[in-house]
Amino acid sequence: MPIVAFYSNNSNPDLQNQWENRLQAHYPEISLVPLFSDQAESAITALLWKAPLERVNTLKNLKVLISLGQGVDHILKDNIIDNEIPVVRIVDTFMAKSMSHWVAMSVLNFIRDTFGYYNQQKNKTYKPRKEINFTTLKIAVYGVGEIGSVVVKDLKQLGFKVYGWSRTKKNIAGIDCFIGEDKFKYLLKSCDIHICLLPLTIQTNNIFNNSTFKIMKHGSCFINAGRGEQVVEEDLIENCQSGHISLAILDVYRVEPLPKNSRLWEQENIKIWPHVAAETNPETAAKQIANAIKCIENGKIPPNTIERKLGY
Ligand code: NDP
Ligand code: OXD
Repeated sequence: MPIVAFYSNNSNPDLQNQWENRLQAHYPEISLVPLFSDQAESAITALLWKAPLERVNTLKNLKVLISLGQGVDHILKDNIIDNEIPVVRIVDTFMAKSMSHWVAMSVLNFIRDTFGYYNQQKNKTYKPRKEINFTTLKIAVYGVGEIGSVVVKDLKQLGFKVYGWSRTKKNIAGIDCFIGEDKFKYLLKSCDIHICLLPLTIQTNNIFNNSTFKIMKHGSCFINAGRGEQVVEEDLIENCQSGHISLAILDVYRVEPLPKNSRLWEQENIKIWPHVAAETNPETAAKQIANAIKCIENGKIPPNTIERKLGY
């Protein structure tokens, strides 16, 4: 019977049961046990979201670690986990579409000035506000992977001029895709809306800071659903307060849940979402997790095993 050590920092007390039920639909013998239980000692698989890694390291029978999300930074963090253990991530088209919807909504809220109209309603003001011409608007998407590649195509479908930036060159019809530091700066300088969908690595840590914000056009919109650590939050606040960034829409933060005393909460032109842009869906993701466990049992490398040296 495959025993899976389970941990999620999600507050839903029924989450382990939900996952177990979903996984059993694809692999009836699977049993999920809490990471901190004695039974976890015999687990060969761990299914994790933001788990205490010191505990994971004590489980000597583990043959694979599976992220309960598309990002794996929570597992690779601080190099605590043994380098030899394969790390598998979820890659789910449901999540990519869900993110695409959130990004499209955020972009549309910016160009149609949704928050300006909400404020007018407070004073019963009935008047049109300045509209941005979408035909001349340029949108940069940083990170054109499993999620970003869906986002760029959907934004193009909505009629926007979209640019992509990634580590290796992409070829996506109708999207100008770039790589490298110079092109990163070019996009910062020439685009009006900047969307971060990058994974957190040594290279992307703090990538949005005062110097990169300063390169952006005055009045730019900044959207982050990658990871909080990619943004120097104090620098973002400064640039939002000066109006250099006219609107920031955030889903992820350096510390989550976002602490009550964070100054981000107080900024009129910073909109806060609680890391929900693309939530993991047990219904759509269970099959691939069950398959990954079967692969490990059969001595095969599961699909979506990450390359440790890349860090994502
Ligand atoms: P992928 O690994 O499929 O894509 C990552 C993209 O970023 C790739 O295009 C990759 O380039 C690019 N990239 C990585 N490092 C660099 C770098 N140094 N310079 C330039 N480009 C780089 O990841 P996903 O699309 O599945 O997910 C991306 C991230 O989104 C996750 O890691 C997670 O942090 C976040 N996420 C957030 C969610 C939310 O609800 N807020 C939900 C799900 C994910 P290349 O293609 O060349 O490898
Ligand atoms: C993920 C996330 O990485 O939800 O899947 O952030």
